[in-house]
Amino acid sequence: SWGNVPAGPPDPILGVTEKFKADTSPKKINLGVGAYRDENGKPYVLPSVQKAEKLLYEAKGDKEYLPITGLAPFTKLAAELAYGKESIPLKEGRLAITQSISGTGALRIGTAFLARFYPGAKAIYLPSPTWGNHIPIAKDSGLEVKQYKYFDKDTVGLDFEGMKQDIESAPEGSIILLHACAHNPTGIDPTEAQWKELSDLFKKKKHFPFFDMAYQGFASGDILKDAFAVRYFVEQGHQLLLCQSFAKNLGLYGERVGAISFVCESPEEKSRVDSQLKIIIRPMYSNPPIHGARLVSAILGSPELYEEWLVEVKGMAERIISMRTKLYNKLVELNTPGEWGHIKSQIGMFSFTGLKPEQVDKLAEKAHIYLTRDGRISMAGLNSGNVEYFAESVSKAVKG
Ligand code: PLP
Ligand code: TYF
Repeated sequence: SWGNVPAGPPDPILGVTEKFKADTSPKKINLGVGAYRDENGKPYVLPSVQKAEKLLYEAKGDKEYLPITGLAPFTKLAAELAYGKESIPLKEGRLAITQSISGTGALRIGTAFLARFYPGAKAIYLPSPTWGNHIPIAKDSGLEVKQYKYFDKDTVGLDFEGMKQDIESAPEGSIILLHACAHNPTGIDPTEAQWKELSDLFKKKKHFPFFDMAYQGFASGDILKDAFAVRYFVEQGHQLLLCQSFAKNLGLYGERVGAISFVCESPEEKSRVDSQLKIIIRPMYSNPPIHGARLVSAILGSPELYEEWLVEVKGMAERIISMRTKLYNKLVELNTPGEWGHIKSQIGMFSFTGLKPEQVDKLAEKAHIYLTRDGRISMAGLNSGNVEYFAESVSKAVKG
């Protein structure tokens, strides 16, 4: 029997959904998990994805196993989306890439690879705070977790000086995770000038950049802008690692489609890395699921569907940005104590409101509004129908 098994805590983000589901009020709002909702608060299947589904259905493809590293057209298109078609490592055939079980799986493979082969200390530096799942993923792969300063709660902005100091004082050749865009949970990113400084600092310290890009296109509505940091680091010659997810930007959450890639020194190095990626993946899940990868390939590989998708992803980003403006305006109109400019300046799925844990509890209890206790809200959960009610409830909670 399992008498020795202790009960574990629920996931702090997914646990919020459980509480939301148990609430019977018609006013209830779920701002916990980061999943896009449309103007009616409903999950959104992108029209480009629906068209791709139809194409796949009509093509009557088989359901054979994929190779260990996934669908080749998919990984090629994923790499081009992130790095650009003209990217030198791509052209020179020195990018090792494999399909993964969405972004989480990419992170799991990447950290496992580093735990096995990184020639230095087996530690990874994560921003403080970071996406909660980064910590157990790195630990389960056998890396030690360390943190670098990121968020300044006084300015509700980036603590860039603190970040640089911590990166500077990490031992030479450290593995450092960077959110490529739309930092989760804060919604605060370095500026392009700050990314350039970071690239120089990484070079000077010979640090290894580990990029997590879960929101390309979804953050600003512009896939090039969101890929700036990754592409700049590659241009500067960093041999980085990149995790990609198609959960948010194509709305393919449950299809679990992502990729992990390593910029290598030569095609020969790439083939050695490829061989070890296969050895890591094989005992984990053998080979990845086929359907999501086919959908992504159908969209990114068709000039018409690709154009359609660009408009749709921009539409999602813009709806979120418009909610930021509405929320900010209403909070100010209600004379809510505090400075709320960060609601508008933060980017991506989330806003880090600065609400205290007790205020979060009060919102759940009194207003049927659910968010994580760190004060993060998923902006996508707001719409014209509930943003005013949310602002009024926040205003009351803050006034006490
Ligand atoms: N990395 C970050 C920063 C995230 O916010 C997420 C969640 O969306 C992921 C990775 C991975 O998500 P998924 O496994 O659904 O692609
Ligand atoms: O941060 C979020 O809400 C998203 C979705 O275990 C998510 O990244 C949250 C928790 C989790 C998996 C995905």
